[in-house]
Amino acid sequence: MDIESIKIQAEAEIANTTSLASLDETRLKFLGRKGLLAQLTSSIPGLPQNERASFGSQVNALKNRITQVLEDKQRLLGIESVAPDAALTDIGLPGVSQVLGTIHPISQITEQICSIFTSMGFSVVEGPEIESEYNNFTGLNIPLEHPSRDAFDTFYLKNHKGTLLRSHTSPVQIRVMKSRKPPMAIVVPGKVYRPDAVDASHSFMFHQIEGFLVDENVHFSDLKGALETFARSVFGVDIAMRFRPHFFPFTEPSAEVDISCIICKGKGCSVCGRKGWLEVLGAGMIHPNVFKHVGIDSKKYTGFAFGMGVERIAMLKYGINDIRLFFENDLRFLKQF
Ligand code: 2U9
Repeated sequence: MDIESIKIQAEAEIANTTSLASLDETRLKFLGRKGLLAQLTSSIPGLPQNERASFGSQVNALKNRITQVLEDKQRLLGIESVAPDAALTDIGLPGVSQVLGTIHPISQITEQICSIFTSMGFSVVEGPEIESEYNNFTGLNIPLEHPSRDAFDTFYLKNHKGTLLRSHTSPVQIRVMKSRKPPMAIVVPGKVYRPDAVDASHSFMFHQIEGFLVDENVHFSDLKGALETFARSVFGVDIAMRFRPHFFPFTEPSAEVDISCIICKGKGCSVCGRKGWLEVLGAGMIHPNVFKHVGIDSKKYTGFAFGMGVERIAMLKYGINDIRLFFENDLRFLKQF
């Protein structure tokens, strides 16, 4: 057979091959030690002296061409690169096991908390991290002269007056209250930003979950019931809760909420600073001024609201003593969840 016929035959056979096993047979037929190209090479000494060099280089070119077409086909059939002489398939080879990732602990806790509230009838809503000064402050009854408005407490956007990185997820609740009508019960998870110096308990970005419920005849006791259900689901049925009077501009009355220490059960230990209580969230009844801003009649409707830091909840639940662990992406830490 001449060189051109072998080339045409090889290309046709390789193109028609549908398995790696038969591709290997085709390779042996053309490139094997007793294959067609080896026969061509062994015929060289019998050629006239002046034809040998040119014939030899044509055989080499054909060999390169067939090798290339075989490799392309091999890739097509699913193997990235196997040396031409290696056995092409071994279906007995064990598969390469994939290293599975884990869901980040903050995502896991966020998911768990949201589902506790959705099981009580709340819906989950998310919103933008770049917000207007109005939604982040004014609508929430945080007046201009309030200290938390100070540029040191909030990241303002340099070239866009009146915009900032939200310092809590409450602006989403302003958006929801403006666009829907009571009754409504919403939880809002998301990232928030504050220019705090980073240390074991502070980060310039952390995650919050806030929630609110607005309807006729909503009372502080409804807030207590919802938060008790939440705390018992996350920390266990036997924890106790207490509400300490506090001040927030957006709620009145307001409270900080503690649970009995999950380590010492209230006796006092180093985790709770000998107090027997751990602060887990803030809450209160929505301030009438907030209702005024969003156009809800505060004579007809009342509502409660609450907010918590997800990192804090995760640190208490899992006994983690440094918030920075959540953001360093060390697999030895992340794989434990
Ligand atoms: C609207 C009305 C009221 C949300 C609330 C808190 C109390 C609170 C902090 C806990 C720890 C934030 O992560 S933290 O620093 N939050 O104490 N948040 S009541 O009240 C609202 C929100 C929106 C329209």
